Amino acid sequence: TPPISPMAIAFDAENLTLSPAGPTLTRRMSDLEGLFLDTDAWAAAVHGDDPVVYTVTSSPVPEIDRELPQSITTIMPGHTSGELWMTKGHQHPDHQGEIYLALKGRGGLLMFDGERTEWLDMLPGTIGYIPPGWAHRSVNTGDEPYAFLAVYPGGAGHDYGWVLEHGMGSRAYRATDGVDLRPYSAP
Ligand code: M6P
Ligand code: ZN
Repeated sequence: TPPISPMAIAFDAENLTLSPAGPTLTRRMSDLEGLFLDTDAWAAAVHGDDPVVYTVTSSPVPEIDRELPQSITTIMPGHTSGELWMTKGHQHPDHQGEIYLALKGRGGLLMFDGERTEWLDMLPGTIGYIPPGWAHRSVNTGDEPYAFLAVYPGGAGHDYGWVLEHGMGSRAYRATDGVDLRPYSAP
């Protein structure tokens, strides 16, 4: 890979796109196996239209050590048996920190360090700080797409197995006035 030069990246706030852009990832319900509490409801959605739950659009900055990549994640509004649609969530193997900036819609940032759980309400303009060692998951708590910018160390990596093994401390359910956080239980 040739070294990346200093560059401006155009952010389109209306369409939530980056230009120039790097890879885009689409996560459907079938990609979220083992995460929602109600496994039957999850399977029914997969065998139905297997909806897109979220997309991740990256800038061209590569995920390699010493680089500082960015991405925009857009989570669709929805729930599976009341459990709000969310990202898979992950831990960074070497426990690097990360920064999120909420851009659009309403959401939450759920963090878990293996013992303690933290929830941050994320409204446009909120910067959510993920300290070293805290696994992180984003949740859409509203009725329109929730989008945020992430900035993270290029060598951070994504340990999804950690979340499958340890959970995230809490589960976020839809409520009339936002979110109902319930203690984590395994599916
Ligand atoms: C943010 C960043 C990315 C991450 C994405 C989706 O954009 O934290 O590194 O990939 O959210 O989250 P996940 O990888 O847990 O599906
Ligand atoms: Zn991360």
